[in-house]
Amino acid sequence: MYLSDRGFEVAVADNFVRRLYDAELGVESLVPIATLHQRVRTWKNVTGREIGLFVGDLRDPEFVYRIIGEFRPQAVVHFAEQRSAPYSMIDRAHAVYTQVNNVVGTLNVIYAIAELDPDIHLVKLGSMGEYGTPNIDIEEGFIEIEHRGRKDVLPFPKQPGSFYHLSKVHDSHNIHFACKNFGLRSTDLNQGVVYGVETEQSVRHPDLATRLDYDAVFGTVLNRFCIQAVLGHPITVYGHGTQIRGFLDIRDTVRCIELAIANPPARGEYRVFNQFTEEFSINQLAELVSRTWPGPSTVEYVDNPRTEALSHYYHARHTKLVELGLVPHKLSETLIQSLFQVIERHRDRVNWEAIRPTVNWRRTRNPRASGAGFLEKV
Ligand code: USQ
Repeated sequence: MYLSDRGFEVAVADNFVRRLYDAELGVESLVPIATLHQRVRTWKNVTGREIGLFVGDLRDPEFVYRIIGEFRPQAVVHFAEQRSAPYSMIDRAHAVYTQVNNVVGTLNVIYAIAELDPDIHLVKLGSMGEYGTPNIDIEEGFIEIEHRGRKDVLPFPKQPGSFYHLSKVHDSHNIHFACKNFGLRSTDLNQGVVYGVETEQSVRHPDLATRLDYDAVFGTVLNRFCIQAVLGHPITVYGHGTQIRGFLDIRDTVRCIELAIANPPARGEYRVFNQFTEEFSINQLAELVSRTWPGPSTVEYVDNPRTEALSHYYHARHTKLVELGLVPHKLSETLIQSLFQVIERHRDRVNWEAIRPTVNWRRTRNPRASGAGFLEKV
């Protein structure tokens, strides 16, 4: 919607599997969302602009070749991945599903671009979590290393913390190689944790709303904390809350994609942008939410279900998007208050059982899962 609003001719491809994960986990987006067909119709009614619609699965190469062959895009914005770390850690089937879906889908996109039009710019959603939490500053994709008297600029070491984040590392390597090998051009957007739900476009009609996840599998931390505060549920800080991550407002996500498209890399170039605007510890977020919520709120320190560093150094560079013109929306009490308002409108839709974390990284089988192999067959 954002790109369409900015004058780009846009088509969207979807296999609706995100809705299937909800059915599997027994949850729904807190904000009701219309079908994609309805959204596209409403967008046309509201703005007069068409968005093309392709229904299919990126794991199906014929589908991928068809979209790119028929639509002939200038850029492919590839967000079509299973994006939850806890989902990938439920059990073997979910780890396999996540990596096959993400890595095979991306390989099909790479090949379709290489064969049909290698000039197309692949804008790929990566993750800040690919880097993990090293005890040195994180660079934007590459680091200059001096080793035994020789120097080189090498990919920044990757130490991700889930099979989901690992799938993004595998994608990064595959895309980097494809740029060198086939002369493709690509931008890997290593995005931090997103918060917020409304954009300038999504508020124009209720049918245009995007999803807001509160559950422990798909909900991201700040959105979850806001929802927990409104419901009167304890704010679930994992571990000591001293983990630090990079965050960004949903409105900056869409702007960053536009900036990447407007400034494409040269043929053969693989570049990485660290796409976040501010760093916070989990405790800072819990405090901000508690302070902003006008009613009572409690913070509960939950045994950390994940394998992640508790206290650690964290400082990541993120200058490239700012150099291209990003003016970040900083996290503020006003944004939190507007999120509270959206949540209060839909608070009755919450399934309370889905709020507490049930997926433990150290177990090889976890509850909230479908029958083993369900997704591999989908
Ligand atoms: N956390 C809590 N309490 C909660 C939920 C999370 O303390 O109730 C903590 C986690 O332990 C973790 C941090 O918050 O340290 C972030 O967790 P998250 O679930 O908000 O985000 P994450 O699993 O890292 O994944 C999300 C998106 C993913 C994206 C990633 C960016 O789901 O698609 O790649 O953010 S990043 O974290 O920079 O890798």
